[in-house]
Amino acid sequence: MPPSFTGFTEKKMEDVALEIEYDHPKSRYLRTERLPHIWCPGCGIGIVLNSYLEAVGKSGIPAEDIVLVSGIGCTARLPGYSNIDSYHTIHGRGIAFATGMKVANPALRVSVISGDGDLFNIGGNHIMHAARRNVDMLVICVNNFNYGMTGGQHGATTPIGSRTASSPYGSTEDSFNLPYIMAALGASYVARWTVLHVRQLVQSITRGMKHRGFSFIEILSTCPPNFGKDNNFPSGFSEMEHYRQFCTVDNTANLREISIDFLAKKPIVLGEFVNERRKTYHEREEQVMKMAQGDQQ
Ligand SMILES: Cc1ncc(C[n+]2csc(CCOP(=O)(O)OP(=O)(O)O)c2C)c(N)n1
Ligand code: SF4
Ligand SMILES: [Mg+2]
Repeated sequence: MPPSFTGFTEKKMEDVALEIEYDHPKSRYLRTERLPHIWCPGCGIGIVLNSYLEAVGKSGIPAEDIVLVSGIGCTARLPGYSNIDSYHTIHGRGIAFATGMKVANPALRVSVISGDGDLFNIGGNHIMHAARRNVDMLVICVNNFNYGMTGGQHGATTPIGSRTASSPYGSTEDSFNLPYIMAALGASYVARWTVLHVRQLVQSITRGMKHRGFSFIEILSTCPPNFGKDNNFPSGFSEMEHYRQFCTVDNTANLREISIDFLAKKPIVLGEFVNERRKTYHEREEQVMKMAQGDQQ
């Protein structure tokens, strides 16, 4: 029989699935048995997964040394699809969990990937202290400006004036400017990219993974059925087009001025804003332990 235009008609669906699994360039790092994933068409989280896995390969860090942690939300499902040791913890507590793991086994390379609501609303207290302590971990925040998983409520990152399920006439609250906050809290690597800027993103995640200290990367993403629908981005593509038109890269930007305002059509400033080497939490602990042991002799 001649093949159909897809070439797949004569094969059983299971065979096709096996072929896709076998052929996928990232299959080594994916739990393909978990697919299909839960994300909506046009959602940016898949790009984050692909970029993270690309960075794992580029970093040269053995996958066995990496642990991936998340809280709860659409973004927080990401670690479950990766073939890296992963923990899907409770809402807002990914960083506390990751900190404990790093303290217990400092050789681990710990990444936390979670949503804006998880990290900065319910989990805001934890991220603050991990940055202050310069705990050696990478935190990636997928910022889609709302609580995607629970139907699109507004939160700490929803830009003022933006409409959401819980702010139908526009949010009346000022939003967090995440790079500014994280730099002020003591994060020693801080960057912001979007799901459109994949090359820079992969490079930045690779750097963040290798950086010694608390690394923070904000990734501006898309959520077409919730935040997008209510704010003139009915498709993932339309929000990507906004990023294409309005993003500029400025690594030396004044962080105080880079908050996001879609309504004002303000430029969206991206870049690698902070990259400095400071003693990590673990290094300071080790120093104090050595001093204490010296005192006892
Ligand atoms: C203790 C607790 N409170 C509330 C919820 C409900 N809940 C699940 S996901 C979520 C918001 C997630 O938003 P975000 O972190 O931005 O992730 P997104 O879905 O947008 O990727 C909330 C409030 C929960 N699961 N547990
Ligand atoms: S609700 Fe939004 S964040 Fe969640 S999967 Fe759909 S597009 Fe992605
Ligand atoms: Mg969100």
